[in-house]
Amino acid sequence: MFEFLKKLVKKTPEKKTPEKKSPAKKIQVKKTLPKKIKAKAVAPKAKAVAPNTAEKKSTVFSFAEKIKAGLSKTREKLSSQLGDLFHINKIDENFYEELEMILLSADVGTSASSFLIEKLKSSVKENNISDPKKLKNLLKLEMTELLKIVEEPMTIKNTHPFVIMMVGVNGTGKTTTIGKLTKLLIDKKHNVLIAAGDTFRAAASEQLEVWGDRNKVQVISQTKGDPSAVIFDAVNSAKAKNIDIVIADTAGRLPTQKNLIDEITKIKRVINKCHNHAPQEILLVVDANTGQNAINQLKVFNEALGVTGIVMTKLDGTAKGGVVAAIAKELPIPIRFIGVGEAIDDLRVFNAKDYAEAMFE
Ligand SMILES: Nc1nc2c(ncn2[C@@H]2O[C@H](COP(=O)(O)OP(=O)(O)OP(=O)(O)O)[C@@H](O)[C@H]2O)c(=O)[nH]1
Ligand SMILES: [Mg+2]
Repeated sequence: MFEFLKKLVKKTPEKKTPEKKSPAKKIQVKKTLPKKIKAKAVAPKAKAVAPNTAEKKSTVFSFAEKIKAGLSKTREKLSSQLGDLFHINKIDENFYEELEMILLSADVGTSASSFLIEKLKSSVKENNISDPKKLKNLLKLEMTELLKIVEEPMTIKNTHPFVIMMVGVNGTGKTTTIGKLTKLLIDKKHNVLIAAGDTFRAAASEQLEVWGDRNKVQVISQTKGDPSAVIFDAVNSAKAKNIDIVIADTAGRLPTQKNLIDEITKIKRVINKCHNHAPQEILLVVDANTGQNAINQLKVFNEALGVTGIVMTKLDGTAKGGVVAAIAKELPIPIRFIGVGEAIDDLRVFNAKDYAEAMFE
């Protein structure tokens, strides 16, 4: 179903060109639209700049249901592979080798796979298990334990304001996540202001304004300006208006683009000048389809910024999902949220048990 929806509203690809540093222009404060401006009024714009299907509400599934639906392809494949393995073979070295291959093919990565297998081996020994069928549940439990390392929801503290900086590679879902996260925070009675810190792509702030309109929150933007200046202004504006939370968008950048990685550290420094706790949260948005490459993204962004949390997006597609286990083992930074679709309600707080269930059931 989600594949079908995605095809309906594809994003127009944008050519990325290096950002021109121009003097900060006058900050434009986009006012919240009056209530009567509804989906229809913004629909043409939304198609051009925000391919998201936010206006069509996703059916309210629980975390477990939604992520199960999302990871269904992975689960089917894993289930049939593990089913074959657990039913036919006896527990010997070949068994473990085959299990390792299956885990690797689900993006679990070498160190997390070896770790899970070692755990399994000691459980088998301790409990004298000879029937491979019993191992499936054990594996699910071991996976849950491993994922618990990165189960740590975001807490809003040191507000006035609490600044969330969204960073990541191009197209991972930063802007869409801002739209979804704003909704989630508003539902928790916070007031939110969005800073359009992606001054790189012409359509970026329009895309964000659509999300601002949907959530009825203010978006502070500035065309072709300096991202630090936009965010600085937004944080000060939030302070003056007693707004709890500022979510700052930033342009997508590759870990290999050193100048852009340097630029984002500058953005962080500038944010810190307006509030000595800020940014309290630096969320790296990772596309779950990236597989093991996610670890490299995490390393580079973490070294540059000190990432405080991860949002794993697009788990409703063909992603294999195992990379979350690789993160837990190799660089355990909390997975704050997961993205399970393009609609406004498609963001979930990460939960280790449900995630492991969705992978293995
Ligand atoms: N299926 C699915 N699509 C998503 C999800 N999150 C984002 N997308 C889609 O991914 C595409 C890119 O999303 P954006 O939010 O524009 O990504 P971005 O990181 O802001 O991109 P840049 O600003 O260009 O770096 C859009 O088509 C989104 O609708 C998700 O959880 N599931
Ligand atoms: Mg964006």
